Amino acid sequence: MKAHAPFVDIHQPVVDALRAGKPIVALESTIITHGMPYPANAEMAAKVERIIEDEGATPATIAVIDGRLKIGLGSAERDELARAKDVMKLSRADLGFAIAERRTGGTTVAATMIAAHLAGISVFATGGIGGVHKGAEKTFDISADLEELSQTPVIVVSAGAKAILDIEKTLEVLETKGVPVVGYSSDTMPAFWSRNSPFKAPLRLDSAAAIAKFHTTRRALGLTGGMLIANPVPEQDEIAADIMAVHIAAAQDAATREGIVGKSVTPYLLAKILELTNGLSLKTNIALVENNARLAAQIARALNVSK
Ligand code: PSU
Ligand code: MN
Repeated sequence: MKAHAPFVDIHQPVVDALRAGKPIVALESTIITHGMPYPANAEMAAKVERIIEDEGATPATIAVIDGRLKIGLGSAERDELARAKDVMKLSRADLGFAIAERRTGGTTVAATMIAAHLAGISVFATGGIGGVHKGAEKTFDISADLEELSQTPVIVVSAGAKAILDIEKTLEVLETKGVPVVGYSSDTMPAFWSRNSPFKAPLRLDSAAAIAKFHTTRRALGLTGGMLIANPVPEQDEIAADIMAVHIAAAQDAATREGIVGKSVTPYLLAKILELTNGLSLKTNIALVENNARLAAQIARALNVSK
């Protein structure tokens, strides 16, 4: 632990892995509390942990439960969180609030990065990061995930930015903030549910070992901040970008019509798209998280070798 933090509970398998210097992969929990419906969320959360274990790393799902910052959850706690209603969605701005006020919440990419770094974990798997929303020139809706990537030295493995976002503007902001974006075995930036977007991945690497080496080199240079690994969804699970574009536009219209703003935008759009695709988007979302968990575990192992 980097900081003296009396409100942190580290799950025993994570304590053991930290002590032994074994590879660990952090997992977020907003995807559980706000990103997917029950019981698919609970099944996804359990499966992703199993994948990480099968790859020889220890999973650490991060959340705030009754004001305790949990680094790693037991299966009962994880299940309870998956069923919980009216829990907070926690980012950098409100992580401390939830702890101080003894609340419960899912941690977003930003808050999970903060917690992972606090515990000494440097690899984290998610679905897709938050980014610049379409129409951000009017709404100013830009996810705190981008700022966090520029500050906190954690490798975030994702299927890019969620395609409900403006991917081009998201890439611009990441470049401005000095965040490396690496296409994993891909020249193009993925679009979450689809393998490709019209945009080039700024960098490309083809192995977990190369990603680990890039990370340690940045640290040696004294560069702060994390990096984003953009890992396209497996081909058999993708939904074609032109099909998704229609659903995304319809969901966006509905959100505008219903006056959805702020933190509710992302959960609303994901739920709407699930409805519009008759559940297909959820299947793809689960597949891409699993794919990211596998790569994250391989990177965590490679980092251990290169230490
Ligand atoms: N990836 C998913 N589903 C999700 C999210 C990511 O597959 O629900 C969450 C992440 O926690 C991310 C958040 O940090 O959505 C972004 O929310 P916002 O756009 O409000 O910053
Ligand atoms: Mn937002």
